[in-house]
Formats: sequence, C-alpha cells, structure tokens
Amino acid sequence: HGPHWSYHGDHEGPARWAELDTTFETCAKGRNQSPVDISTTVKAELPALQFHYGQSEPTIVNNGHTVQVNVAAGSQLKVGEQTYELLQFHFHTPSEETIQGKHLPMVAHFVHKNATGQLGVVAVLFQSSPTPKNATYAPVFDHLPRPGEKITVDGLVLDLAHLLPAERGYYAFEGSLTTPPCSESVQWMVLKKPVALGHEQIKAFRRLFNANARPVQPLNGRIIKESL
Ligand code: SG4
Ligand code: ZN
Repeated sequence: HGPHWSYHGDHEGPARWAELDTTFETCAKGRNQSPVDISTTVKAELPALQFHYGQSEPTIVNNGHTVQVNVAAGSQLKVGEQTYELLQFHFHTPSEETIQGKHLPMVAHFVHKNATGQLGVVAVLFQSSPTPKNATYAPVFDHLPRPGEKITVDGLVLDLAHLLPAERGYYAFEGSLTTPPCSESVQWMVLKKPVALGHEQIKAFRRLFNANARPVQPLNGRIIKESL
C-alpha cells in the first residue's frame, strides 16, 4: 500500500491527490480523467456488450475506500474484437459519473482486464427502490465488511450475470481509474439502464461510506459515444 488518500478534506481529498505521491501526478496532469458528466453524446453503432458471466463464491473486501467483491476467474466480457476477464466489482456513493449533471444514489464498477493488460470498466448505475432489498445483490449487502475486513461466506454464491440490467444500451468513452494513481487508457462503458437497489441496501453502504465519489473531470475534447 502507498500513501494515504481519501475522498474528504483539504489534505488528502481529490483536489490534493496529485500532491500526495509522485506516482499520483496523472490525477492532476491527465487529460483523460474519470469520472465524467454524460450529457452531450454522439450516437454510434457500438459493438454489443456480450457478458459471459458465471457464478462465483466471492471474497468481499473493505479496503477503506470501497467495498470490493473479488470474483473467481472465468467470467468474461466480449466487446467487438476485445475479450476482457472480470476481476472484481466495487461501489461508489453517490454515483461517480453524472447523467445530465445529476448523480444517481450509487454505482457499481465491474473491472475487467484484457490479454494485453488494458482495463475495461462497466458501470452499473443504481436507483433507489422502495423495496428494501434487491435479492441478487443481497449476498453482498447482507455481508458488508468493516474497514480492513475480508469476508468469504461458506455456500454463498453470486449469480454474476443477474447483477446487470437486462437492457444493454451503453455510453462508451476513454478515461482513467477514478482513484489514485488515476492511470489512463481505461475503456469506460456505462450501462444506460439503472438497476433498482433496495433503499435499505443503499443505507447499509452509506453507514460504511458516507460518500466515496471523485468529482467529475473535464472531457478535454473527448467524445462520449452512445449506442443506438
Ligand atoms: C476502487 O478503489 C477499487 O477497490 C480498486 O480496485 C480500483 O482500482 C479503484 O476503485 C479504481 O477503479 O473502476 N473506480 S475504478 O476506476 O481496479 C483498480 C483495486 O484496488 C486498479 C483492486
Ligand atoms: Zn470505481
């Protein structure tokens, strides 16, 4: 682990990340940073997102910045010629990416890597549902670890494919990690259709992380493509 950074305060907050360590300088100098606001888009014939997700007995980790769910190897995402392997997913509240300037209450980022080591992140936005629980996400939200804790639950199996919305329309753009070291060349795919997450589940996450979202970053001429 490197230097300490956080989402709050004048010393370690997002505006200071680049000053905390030389390896974090991209957080300030990068021209293709994430997250971004999604408002002006260009409609384009984007390749379909083909999720070949399986089931996994996950490990749930609280790394102090988020709750992250590490999944077993073997779940893939195919986009055009690219094949990505799913590594993990994790959460932010409110959503890091905004739609027409507005945050959703939460987002999950599904982090994938291709054979050349390039990252592709799929964002699943959450809206709050009056129903207390989304059953598919319940295995995670019923076992939220405390900071520094790592949990595996015997017999707990996540059906990864069901974590995604049925509709696969998406926005695509180039970006970065939204945390230090803010490395670029990350391919971002934001699913347009939000998933309903139970208000109790959102509350449970917010008890751990009051807010863990980096502010939106300038597009600097980047174009956001939107699937037809
Ligand atoms: C979260 O802090 C994850 O726990 C990190 O995962 C992740 O970094 C980081 O977010 C940035 O990812 O989709 N928000 S993001 O841009 O995946 C990486 C780990 O530290 C490298 C493994
Ligand atoms: Zn993230």
